[in-house]
Amino acid sequence: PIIAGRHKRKVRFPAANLQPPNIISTPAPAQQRQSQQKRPGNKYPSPLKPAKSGNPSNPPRMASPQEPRPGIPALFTQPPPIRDPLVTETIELQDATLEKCLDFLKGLHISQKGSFNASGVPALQRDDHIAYLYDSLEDYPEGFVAMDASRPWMVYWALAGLTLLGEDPTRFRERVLGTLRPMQNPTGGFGGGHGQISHLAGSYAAVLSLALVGGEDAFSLVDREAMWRWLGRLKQADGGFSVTEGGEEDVRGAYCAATIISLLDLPLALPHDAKKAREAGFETLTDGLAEYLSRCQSFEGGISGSPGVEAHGAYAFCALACLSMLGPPEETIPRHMNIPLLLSWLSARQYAPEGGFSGRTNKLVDGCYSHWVGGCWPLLQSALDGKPQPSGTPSTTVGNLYSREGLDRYILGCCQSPRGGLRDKPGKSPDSYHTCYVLTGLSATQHHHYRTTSSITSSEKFASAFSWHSSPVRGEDNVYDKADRLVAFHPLYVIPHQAAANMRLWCEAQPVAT
Ligand code: FPP
Ligand code: K
Ligand code: ZN
Repeated sequence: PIIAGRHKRKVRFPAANLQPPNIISTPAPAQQRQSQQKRPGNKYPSPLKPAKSGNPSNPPRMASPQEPRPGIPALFTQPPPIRDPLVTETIELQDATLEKCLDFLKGLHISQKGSFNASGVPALQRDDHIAYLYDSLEDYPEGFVAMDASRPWMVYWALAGLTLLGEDPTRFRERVLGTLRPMQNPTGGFGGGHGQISHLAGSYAAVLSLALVGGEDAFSLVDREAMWRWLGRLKQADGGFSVTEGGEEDVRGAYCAATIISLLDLPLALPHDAKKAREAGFETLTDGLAEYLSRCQSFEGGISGSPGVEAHGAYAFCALACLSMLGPPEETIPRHMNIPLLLSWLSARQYAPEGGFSGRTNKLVDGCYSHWVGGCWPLLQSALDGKPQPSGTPSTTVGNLYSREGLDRYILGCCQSPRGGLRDKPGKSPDSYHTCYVLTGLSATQHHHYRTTSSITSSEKFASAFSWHSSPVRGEDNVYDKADRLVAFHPLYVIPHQAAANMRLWCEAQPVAT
């Protein structure tokens, strides 16, 4: 390694329990997934019967008495007052999950490290998470071979997480350039590794990683003309993008394509070999894209990966962020989404007592949705707040649309792994994907995101996308300590605002010849 960690490298990856996140291939539907999950061993006690306590066959797992630490509202220390009397595998799993989370939310679990504040919230173990992410850029045991198709992601997750934690990502520039250069294909785009065909997800992660390390050498590494031609071949007759030539089409493709087009200032006109898009009568890469996303809103009000399938929080972020790039969110979101239905579904993603978000109906909270679902809120808020003001925060705002406190309690109480790194939920191992997106979600709770009427770009099309600002959430309501504040990220590009602006401005100064 060119850069060793701040601390001496420790091996943190056990050979067992290797479940790398899979955001590249299409997931199984909920029912199939659930039948693969193990039934929980313990059933949640009925609220009508007194809870068992002091049972000698059930030794206490807690260091302290059962009473929660002071400063924690009852909402976060008790099971929900209303329960579904129907007992199913799904409900048993939900009950087991919330019961497990309660120990952590109450601040009583033996593994919880460090001090708790007056709100009963543990401190962010910043140094441990920094060390974990440095380690994540080193070697992996053979069980991680599946991650070989996600190498640009491994770079992005680590760099983004470190940046949020206050580390300087530019020190990785040479190493990142050396890693990503062989992954770019002369036919456009980046593969998930050297010798792999180009994929929109890997290309998105590669471009964001280059923006994070910044500088002319990073920006000029991308063959933008080839990227533009490749995107033309991915553009489909229904307006969306497939993620790879001959591969599946879904809203990840739409979001990754819009990110790449707008950050790299690619020409909007369709290249000559954009066969399917031309046959459909489109003239630009973005024609029909918003209409495609509109067809992905499901009967529940959420947004699915493709028209007609199950709504999921990860796709909701992709769709709303893509719409917010295609124009001002107060225009594009109400034009293409049913907002009351979307608000209802999105609100249902936050659970109590856990405080975190689930990705879909009848499924469990997971720390990574702190970003995928949490990241939808500033976009919807901006859409509802309406036209931006010349400067400063909006004059009137719909205000908080979700419980920042609940999410902060879930993240700091349930998602911090005792040896560093952040996780899906208690009992799961940390990984760099969850570390990145749990931290991104924490940062989003700590900032107000809003737009002004001035943009860093003179492009009319993407003016709104480059007009976002942030200010820290102030006030005594915050349940985390000042020392636990993270860097603010751009709500569409998921990198610092300045990193996005630098890449865009450098590219604007070197237009792609068409
Ligand atoms: C379900 O997994 C997961 C999905 C339906 C989508 C996963 C996609 C992403 C996280 C991000 C995609 C975005 C980009 C930009 C590539 P699951 O069944 O394991 O989880 P669940 O039970 O929480 O639904
Ligand atoms: K999950
Ligand atoms: Zn997750």
